[in-house]
Amino acid sequence: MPKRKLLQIGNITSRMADRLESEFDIIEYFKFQNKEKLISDNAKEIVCVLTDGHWGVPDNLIERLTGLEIISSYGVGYDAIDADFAASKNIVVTHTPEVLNNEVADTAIMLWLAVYRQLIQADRWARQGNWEKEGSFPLSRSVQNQKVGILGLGRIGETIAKRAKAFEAEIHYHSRSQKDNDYHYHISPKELAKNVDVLFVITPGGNSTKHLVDESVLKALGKSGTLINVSRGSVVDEMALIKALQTGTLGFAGLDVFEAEPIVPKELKSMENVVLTPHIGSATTQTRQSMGDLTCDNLLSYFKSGKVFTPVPECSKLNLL
Ligand code: A2R
Repeated sequence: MPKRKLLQIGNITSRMADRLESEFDIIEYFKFQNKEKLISDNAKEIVCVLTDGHWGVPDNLIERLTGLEIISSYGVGYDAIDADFAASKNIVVTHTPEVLNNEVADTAIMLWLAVYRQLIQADRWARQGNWEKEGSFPLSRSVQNQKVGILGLGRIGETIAKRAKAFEAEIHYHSRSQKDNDYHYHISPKELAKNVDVLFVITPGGNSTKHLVDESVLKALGKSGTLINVSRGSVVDEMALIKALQTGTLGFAGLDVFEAEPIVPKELKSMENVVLTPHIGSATTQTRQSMGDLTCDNLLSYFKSGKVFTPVPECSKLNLL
């Protein structure tokens, strides 16, 4: 029997390729010059798409792949896939929640510490010989006993909160819904920002959260406030953020995500009150391996038993095949 055709959008690891090659005929989308011909020649035979949070799957591809049954995405955020549209066509979308909670939370805490303790400047001070020439590095700010805000108290947000508590933090949050815990709930992102020293942004991306952090939220966070974004660039109004940091309306930022990745605005690159990382939230060998395993498990299980492990909420009912 010929192998099922899998359309691969984006990169996969060799471990993932090893697991999938025996089951699937893997078609690497980006290797084809004539994508139009590739799709028209294989529209009925491609039964699965493997993609990631960055590339997703365009709606017109979902529309044209008439044999498509499952989209398995490598990452928890799936805002680049219209999951409602896929579900309406009986296509299951899966993602990789939970296995990256600790890593993304660690990245968030790393950025917080780097901003407060001026890690980048201190490293430069040591490397460039300023210690010998000018003496001790100037005092920085302590992360102890801060009011910590979490915008999006979901799986990763909760993991950030647990870590922040180890620094004696008082936890505040805003989510769509209030949770049953002893953290302080705020009715809006602006109210949350007004009441904290540091604001961690960890909602999903997409239309419903676009520019949830706008000029008014940044102003409420204030001139000694710090914004840490490890969610999606789209959640923060980047133009407003640049202006707020330039004018001192907002004090500091630690950013792992940007609106037009991989482009990092030049204004941010030149700021001393900002720490920048290139979307490395979950990017360790161990966590990417777990994410890759789950991405493959979903695909292999679907074709073996009709079940998947981690469908996105929009498709959870389709799992009952
Ligand atoms: O469903 P709720 O009430 O727990 O709220 C979710 C919250 N959220 C929002 N909060 C305020 N305004 C919104 N429009 C809004 N939309 C969603 O974000 C929930 O507390 C949180 C998301 O949590 P999870 O679904 O558990 O996602 P997880 O695994 O923590 O990942 C979050 C994002 C991914 O979508 C990637 O973009 C990134 O982290 O790596």
